Amino acid sequence: MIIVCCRRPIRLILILLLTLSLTPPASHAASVRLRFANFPGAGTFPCVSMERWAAELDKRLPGAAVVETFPGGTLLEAKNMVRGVMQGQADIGCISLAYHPGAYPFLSVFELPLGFSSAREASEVMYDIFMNHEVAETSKIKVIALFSSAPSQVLSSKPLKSPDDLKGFVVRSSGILADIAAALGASPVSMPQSDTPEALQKGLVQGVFTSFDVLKDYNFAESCRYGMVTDMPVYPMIFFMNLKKWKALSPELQQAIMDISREHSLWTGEYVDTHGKEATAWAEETYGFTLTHLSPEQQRELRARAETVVEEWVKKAEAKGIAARELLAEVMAARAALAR
Ligand code: 3IO
Repeated sequence: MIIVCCRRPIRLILILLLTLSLTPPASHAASVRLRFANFPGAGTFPCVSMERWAAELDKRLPGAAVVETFPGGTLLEAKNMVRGVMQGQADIGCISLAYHPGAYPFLSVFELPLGFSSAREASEVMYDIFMNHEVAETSKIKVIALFSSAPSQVLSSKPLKSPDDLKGFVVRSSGILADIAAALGASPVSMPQSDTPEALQKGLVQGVFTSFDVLKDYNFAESCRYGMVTDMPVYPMIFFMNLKKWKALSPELQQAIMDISREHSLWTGEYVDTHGKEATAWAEETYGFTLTHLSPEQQRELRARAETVVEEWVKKAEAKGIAARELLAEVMAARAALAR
């Protein structure tokens, strides 16, 4: 458009008007579209958390972002999640760190048997320790939430009465939890949670090493009528964003995302703790699901066997430049401070 005008002030005003008409004012800025990919099914706790995150963000800064959620691997699956987000196929993703052995040497400390009694506790310690460190392994992504599943139990298609019954038991697990399953005498098969329903159905595995929520959310109780309370480690998880997309967000939106980050992480831990109890009760009523509780002595024995993975982790983490023993001590101290 050519603006022909002889008097300067009018020309300036016209240019100003034109500029304003092309640039929407900040308060009515066009919403940013954020595509959020998740690997497990819509009813599972990481997806309940994803929906709640979107709702919380909209409460904090109404209309600033339109979050489109893609549960159940419809946009990205467990194994291509990180690459997919980094390449921009999704803006936000969710991973379970255990599916990427060796890729997260710092955060994998939370896969160890450190005595976390709940997802709430593990999530709080994980969140605060992560935020207090420069973590090299996440330098190419923007971490926006950190939480975990509840302590891991054995869900089984055959009765398990004692720790001896775990010998040769073919169990789905992942990452360090798979090493722990092996240390307990079982035969672990590593795969994402999202591949487990099919593996159970085909009889490729006899059970699952995970938290109780999936009894209901994946209907695992239908094939797994038995459980053993092992109180083994949690699976740590993160929500993360494409770094370029993050940097392009308005300061207000970045602020809002980080304002809800910690509260939402802890909420997710608390949700999966509570939901695991509901799911267990539901499985008992619906399928006659029965739990084996171990004696204190049996529990001690399992814990002792599981702890053999810690030294292995220290060696691997140190080889990747992590001050592993210091980190371990920091996590233990933070856990103890919370439990007090
Ligand atoms: C988990 C992962 C995806 C959906 C529901 C879930 N409940 C517990 C977990 C942790 C787990 O087993 C895993 O593989 O991350």
